[in-house]
Amino acid sequence: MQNTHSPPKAYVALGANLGDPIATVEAAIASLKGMPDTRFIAASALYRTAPVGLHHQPDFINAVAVLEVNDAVLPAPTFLGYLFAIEAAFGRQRSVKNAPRTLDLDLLLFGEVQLDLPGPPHLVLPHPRMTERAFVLAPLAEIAPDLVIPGHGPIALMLAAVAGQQIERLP
Ligand code: PH2
Ligand code: MG
Ligand code: MG
Repeated sequence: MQNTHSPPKAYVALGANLGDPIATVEAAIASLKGMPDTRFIAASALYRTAPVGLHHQPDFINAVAVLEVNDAVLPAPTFLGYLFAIEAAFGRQRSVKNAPRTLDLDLLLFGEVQLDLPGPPHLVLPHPRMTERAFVLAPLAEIAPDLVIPGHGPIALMLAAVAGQQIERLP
C-alpha cells in the first residue's frame, strides 16, 4: 500500500496586550509565514478582546493562523520550540506567570494529534483551554468553520457556548 501521509495543519493562537499589540501580531504573522519546513495557509482577522481570567490588564489583540507542517522534520514539540523562539524575538519576558505580554503564541492543534507531554516543553494537544475561549474560537472558526476539535467536537457548537465573552473583530 502506498504511504499517503499528508502533512498536519498546525493552528497557532496569537495574543498580545503590551507595547503595540496590533503591530506585534501583524509582525508575528509575517514571522510565521517565513518559518522553515512549513507552508503558511491563512490567518484570521485581528480581534480586540477583553482579558479572560486576568484582572486589571489591558485588552488583548488576538488572532489565529494555520500552517501545514512537515512533521517528519518538525514534530509538534519541535514546532512549539520554534514558537517560543518567535515569542522571545518579540521581547517576551516570562518573569511572572500570566503577566501582560508582548506576544503569546499557543499551539492549539497539530493535525489530529492528542497528547500530554510533561516536557520540557510541556505540551498538551488539543490546547486544554481552547474550547472555553471566544478569543481563540472566533478567529479559529473564521479560518476553519468546519473544524472538528479532536476529543471535543464541531467548533460551531463550542463557539455558541462562549457567546457571552467580549470580542470585537477589527476591520
Ligand atoms: N491569554 C491568556 C489569558 N487570558 N485573554 C484574552 N482576551 N486574550 C488572551 O490571549 C489571553 C487571555 C493566557 O495566555
Ligand atoms: Mg496563552
Ligand atoms: Mg502561551
